[in-house]
Amino acid sequence: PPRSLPPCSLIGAPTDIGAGARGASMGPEALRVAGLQAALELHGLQVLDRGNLSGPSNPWQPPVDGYRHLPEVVQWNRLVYGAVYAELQQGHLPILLGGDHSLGLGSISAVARHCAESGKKLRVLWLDAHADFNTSALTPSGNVHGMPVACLCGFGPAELTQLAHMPGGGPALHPSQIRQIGIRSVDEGEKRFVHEQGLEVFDMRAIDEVGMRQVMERALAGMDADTHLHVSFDVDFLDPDIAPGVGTTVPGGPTYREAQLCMEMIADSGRLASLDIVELNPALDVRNKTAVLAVDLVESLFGKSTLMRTRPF
Ligand code: Z70
Ligand code: MN
Ligand code: MN
Ligand code: MN
Repeated sequence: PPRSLPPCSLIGAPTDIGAGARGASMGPEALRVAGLQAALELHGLQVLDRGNLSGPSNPWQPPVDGYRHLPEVVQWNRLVYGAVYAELQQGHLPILLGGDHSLGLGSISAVARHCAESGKKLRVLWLDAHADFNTSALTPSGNVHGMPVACLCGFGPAELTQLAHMPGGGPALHPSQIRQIGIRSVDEGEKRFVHEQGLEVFDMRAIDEVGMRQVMERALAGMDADTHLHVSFDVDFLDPDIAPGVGTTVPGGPTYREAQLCMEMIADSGRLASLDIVELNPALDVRNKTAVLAVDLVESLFGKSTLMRTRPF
């Protein structure tokens, strides 16, 4: 049955400012070339392409006090915050086209602020090979794309943790609002911190042991009509055999079939209200196939299905 979704707004953020490899700055155009807008329109959605944000270039410098390019990361995230917040205020469903995953900070900070103002509960699904829960003290690289989840939970520099100016002055998220899926690369200090903070992580072992279906049932449990579901889709979530076009490939990721089921179950929840597509790196891709795959999966996320099912199998 056709589901009614608000208009979707594509927001390009062409930067690799927080990444460990250059090239994610070409992600937005690769997704457009792969036919993202037409694919969504085929499913009956109205799509507004807001074009690209314009921010500072990448100076490609070593870390300073544990962060690479912090001033530029802050500037890009302010731009993303403003653009995502504006779309939410208009009742639209923002789709951030990254860019690297440091931008998840600006995007989810805007979503958190919007939810606080509209009395909605917020659930964040973080689809990724990495936990992205480093701090400046823990990071092995200084790359801020390894830190956005920690920053959203209040662990990071004030310029990044206070992007949303949340009522009460607290962090954008509490760890209990986050579900991480597909995780298979966590740094040593980061691992301890994930445990300390009680992040709910469905790692690849969990997917192997109980299957993607039960993992997604558990990750989506407890939502209701007042829940805003945000999906932050780091393309390196996918197994590198099917998705080579990312800066950091980690073997042993979800297959095409597991990833499709993940997206279909999110669609069936009927709660998707905002999305990031990040870390696509066309410089490392093969004939844009990772972008084409990402578009295919996003179609499923927005309700493409093989049959007109009325109930789960
Ligand atoms: C490592 C770090 C990372 C990609 C996140 C890697 C982080 N944990 N890499 N996303 N592609 O440097 O913090
Ligand atoms: Mn198609
Ligand atoms: Mn990530
Ligand atoms: Mn990642």
